[in-house]
Amino acid sequence: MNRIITLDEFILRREKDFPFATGELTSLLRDIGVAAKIVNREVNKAGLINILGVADSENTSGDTVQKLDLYANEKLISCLQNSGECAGIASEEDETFVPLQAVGKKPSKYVVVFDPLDGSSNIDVNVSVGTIFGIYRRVTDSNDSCQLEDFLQPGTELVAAGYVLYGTSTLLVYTTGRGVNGFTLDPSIGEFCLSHRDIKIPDSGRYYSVNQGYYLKFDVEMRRYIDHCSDMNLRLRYIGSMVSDVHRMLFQGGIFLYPNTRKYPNGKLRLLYECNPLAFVVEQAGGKAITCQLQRILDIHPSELHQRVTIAIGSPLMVDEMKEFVQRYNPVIVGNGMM
Ligand code: AHM
Ligand code: MG
Repeated sequence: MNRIITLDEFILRREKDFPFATGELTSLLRDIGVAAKIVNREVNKAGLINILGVADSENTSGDTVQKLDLYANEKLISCLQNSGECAGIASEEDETFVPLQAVGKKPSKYVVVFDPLDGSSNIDVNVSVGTIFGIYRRVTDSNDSCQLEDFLQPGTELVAAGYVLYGTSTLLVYTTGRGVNGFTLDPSIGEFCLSHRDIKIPDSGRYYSVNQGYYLKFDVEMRRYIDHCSDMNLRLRYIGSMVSDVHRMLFQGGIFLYPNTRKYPNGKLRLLYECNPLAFVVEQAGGKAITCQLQRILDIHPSELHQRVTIAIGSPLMVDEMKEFVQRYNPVIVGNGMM
């Protein structure tokens, strides 16, 4: 039998690879692992207790908030607060960032961004949801409380990012910029155990993932590309939970798209909480992530916390092919030099 490597052990081993590591990042990743276990417990018993259903509020992006979103948000914040290794958080569920400081500790040099429960409209029907997170090194003085600039950094500055998928099993996948590794939660021992080492996305795949119900609202180049996917007999898969759809692409190859529509002229998904962390993971696994206007996701300099972007993410050859359709059918984008 192979020896089990737990998430904690793996993170500690990796820390030793960085000669000047202070252990702060290690602790942060462990805190996120602990929060993930707590959220997992609640997601699993969501059908049993009265936390299902829609809370009486909307998030700052105008979407309806489910009760479990709020629970996951609170748990992540309290886990990160308790250890004192995080100077502040910005969450999809909060209007603005929240500075954190543990009693008796000086502020940390890291901040964390997250979508506590992505795909939450799926909870009531028992379909997979996930947590997405990203960690940045602060750009402001770490003796003071964190500032907005600490969060408004391009994805190229991410120190670590990942997601937790609460699916048929619970998986935590993360990268610190040296490959991508996946850990499956073994409920019998309550530990995330290394199950997917050095994940590589297939160069191409048989799946495409897009809300095809919006087909007529997409720009012509997207419609032509989607027609092409259909002509090629690719299989359409769309869970409505980005983290789950991207997870499929990561393992089986394919492309996930969320283009601009009339309702969401800049795309629906959030740059900080969803697109950047997943783009970092996918790029680290050998994939690509660009906007439907052909800008690399990780290069975008955010101007606000809840900024939305369009996205095409997945297998490198498929993202390149989508790019060719944009170049062919939208000369304006090509003329603007967005490539
Ligand atoms: P959420 O963070 O409020 O759950 O919204 C994001 C989700 C993504 O997970 C998913 O890909 C998308 O919204 C689905 O949107 P749509 O229903 O417009 O296809
Ligand atoms: Mg989300």
